[in-house]
Amino acid sequence: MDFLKQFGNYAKFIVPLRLEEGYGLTRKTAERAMDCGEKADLFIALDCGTNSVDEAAFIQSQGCDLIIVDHHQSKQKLPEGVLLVNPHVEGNGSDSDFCTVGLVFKLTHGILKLKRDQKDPTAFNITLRDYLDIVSMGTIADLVPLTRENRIFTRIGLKALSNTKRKGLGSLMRVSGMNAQHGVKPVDVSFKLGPRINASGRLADASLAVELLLSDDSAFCMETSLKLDSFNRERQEIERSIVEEAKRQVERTQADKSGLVVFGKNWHPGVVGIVASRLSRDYDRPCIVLGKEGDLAKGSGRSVEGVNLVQALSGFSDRLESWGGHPMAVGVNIQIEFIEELCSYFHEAIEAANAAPAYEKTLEIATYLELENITPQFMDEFDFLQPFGQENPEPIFATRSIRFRQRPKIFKDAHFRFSLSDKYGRPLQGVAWNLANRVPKTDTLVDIAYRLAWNSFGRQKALQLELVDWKYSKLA
Ligand SMILES: [Mn+2]
Repeated sequence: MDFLKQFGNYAKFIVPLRLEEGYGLTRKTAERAMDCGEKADLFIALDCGTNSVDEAAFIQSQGCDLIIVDHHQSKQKLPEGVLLVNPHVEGNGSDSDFCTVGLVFKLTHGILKLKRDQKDPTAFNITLRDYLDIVSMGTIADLVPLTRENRIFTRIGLKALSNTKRKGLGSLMRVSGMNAQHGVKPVDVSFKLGPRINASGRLADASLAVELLLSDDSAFCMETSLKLDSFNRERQEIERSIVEEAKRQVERTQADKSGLVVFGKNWHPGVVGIVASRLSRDYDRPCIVLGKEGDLAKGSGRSVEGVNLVQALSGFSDRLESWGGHPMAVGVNIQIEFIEELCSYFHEAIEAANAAPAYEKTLEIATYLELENITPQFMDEFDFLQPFGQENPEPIFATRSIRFRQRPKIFKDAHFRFSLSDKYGRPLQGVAWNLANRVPKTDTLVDIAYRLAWNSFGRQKALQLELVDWKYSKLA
């Protein structure tokens, strides 16, 4: 929108109302979009439309050109003349993993090059880099791998986001309690900005979030950010009520089952993962929570220590539409008529898994360090690996045979702080979240696994170890 307007186009947008108009590029959505007063001559569909053959023909029949920018797999051939910007076209696929906003960036880049070749003066006043704040947000929130070009988008884009000139993003960061001057991290996008932007689409009209990103009016931006924040709280409320409903279902029908499967046709597939985590933790049993989308039940499974969910489900794979994941977490799509069968299968499979010897929980260690290796210079170099996220997880380091000289200090009953010193006597501070029930003895050799971060407070920052796990050293 912003880019098109710079070239003097009169651009309008709509976001589909999922409940009334359905998902993606439907006839109803297309009709509403084209009913904008003046006759539209170009229609750009984003993140949808690849397989909307009839709708594309309808848009063309109205005398309108159509560009589809999308990353969903193409299954059908679109009418002649439709411009499809999509790396996943049958027989012509690429291994690109851009999400739609990344593709939009590519499209604007292409248009800009063309306009510069044509010596359009506007084209020389646009810096595409200024759009990377938005590109990085979409790339992180859509959970595409943060490797290759997506990594460049997010690395540069997160810096752009921390000094964004977009008033709407500034106010949204403020209501989210973010302090952008210390930099914006992928977790800020995933847990603070993203949920608030998405909340309006779940509960009201998603176009509110788009208006916020486009607006130059400070008062409107603040008011809208506060609205999105309250929608987000409402969403959390809904999550809580689904957890309660799921628990009632467990008590009623599965209290004696070793593996739990619960289904709610009104549960939003976007929250089932969180609900499954809660249930498996509270009942200390593997759990699959299914919501409904279209004709399918879509859900998430979460396991408990020692039970491999991928192994447990593999015997049922011929009944599943699609599924995948890792030992502790899976995603499952299943026809609703098979859910009952899944319930009894899952109970048996978990019984069998419980009877087998448990596998030992492991941690993947990036590398072993000596404490004296952890210097500000090391941290500067470590920073080049950022941003961490999908397919570029934050490394966990480990150090063998160290001693806690001072007793760690427990706080809030759940966590503890500790201080270590390297062989030159330089102190290193650390924190251990949720490990207060397992505090290492002092003056005993232990191996520790940890993450490294700068802890910022006010204008100061200090190096901090975040303890992930520890064990007493095996003596040679
Ligand atoms: Mn998408």
